[in-house]
Amino acid sequence: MGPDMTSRTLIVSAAQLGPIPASARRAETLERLIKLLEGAAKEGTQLVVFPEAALTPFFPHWLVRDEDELHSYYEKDLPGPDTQALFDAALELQVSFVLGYAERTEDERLFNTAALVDEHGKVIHRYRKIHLPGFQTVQEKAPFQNLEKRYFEVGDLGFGVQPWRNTKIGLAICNDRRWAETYRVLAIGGAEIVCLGYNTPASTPHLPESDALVNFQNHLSMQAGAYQNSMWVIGTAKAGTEEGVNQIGGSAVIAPSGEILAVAKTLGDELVTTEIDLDMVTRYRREIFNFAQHRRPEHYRSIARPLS
Ligand code: CDV
Repeated sequence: MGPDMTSRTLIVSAAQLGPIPASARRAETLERLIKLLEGAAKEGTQLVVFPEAALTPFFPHWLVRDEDELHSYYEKDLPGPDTQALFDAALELQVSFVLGYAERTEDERLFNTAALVDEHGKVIHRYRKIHLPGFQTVQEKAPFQNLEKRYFEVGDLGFGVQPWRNTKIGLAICNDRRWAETYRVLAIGGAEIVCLGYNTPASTPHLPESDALVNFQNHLSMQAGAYQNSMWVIGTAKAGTEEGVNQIGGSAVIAPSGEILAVAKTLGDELVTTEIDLDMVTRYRREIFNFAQHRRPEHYRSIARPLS
């Protein structure tokens, strides 16, 4: 008998990664991902969420001068020759996964992308990051860069929602998790689970007063999004010191109640696995955040009108 595709309970894993050195070969990195996928399958997981840019170091943290080096960070095909083994493992293990990667399209457009891959190893959904933080140009005095606006275009696919098993999944990427609109648009689209990966420095050069709050604000964003939209959020970090930049961990699975059900303990490769009840979404959406009964978008415009 195959897996029960109608079940409203699932086991999910945030597959946190430690740093990926610039010197790492893609095959080495893929081995780490496959090991996590295998570990998750042993724990009975149906859905694994990998971080943003899970195949490479987070290269927007520095100015890449060499064109060949820059090209090496993007995937032209997914799956491609360097990533096929991960897709084969998903099929063999019957596990679905979400993978963040840098995408180069056929017409040479560049996006910060996440793909949802089903248990047959097929890409069934793509999302391209909309809220790109950082700068186009190098910040001379900064200890490290965020050049996402240089290396990527703003995503052009909107916040899509993908039916999967007996639920609907929405994807987001890193900085998207700080924006209320991300979760609200996905919730309006019917998403019950939001999967997102992140690369978040432990310090913010332009706002040092927030440095002591980085871990708090990471969880705050995801917990608020989960609660205010009655959804499960699976957030996965690329953590630890990568090419000189310290990144937070804190990968977590968060319930529609806003509670963190499971959280990473390390800054390295680690699975954060827990069972989730999708009917909790239904209950919260029926009893508290019943959009149809209580949400009043037609009145929100007047609040923004100037008083004078
Ligand atoms: N990769 C990211 O989007 N990082 C941002 C940092 C730059 C603030 C984040 O929101 O975590």
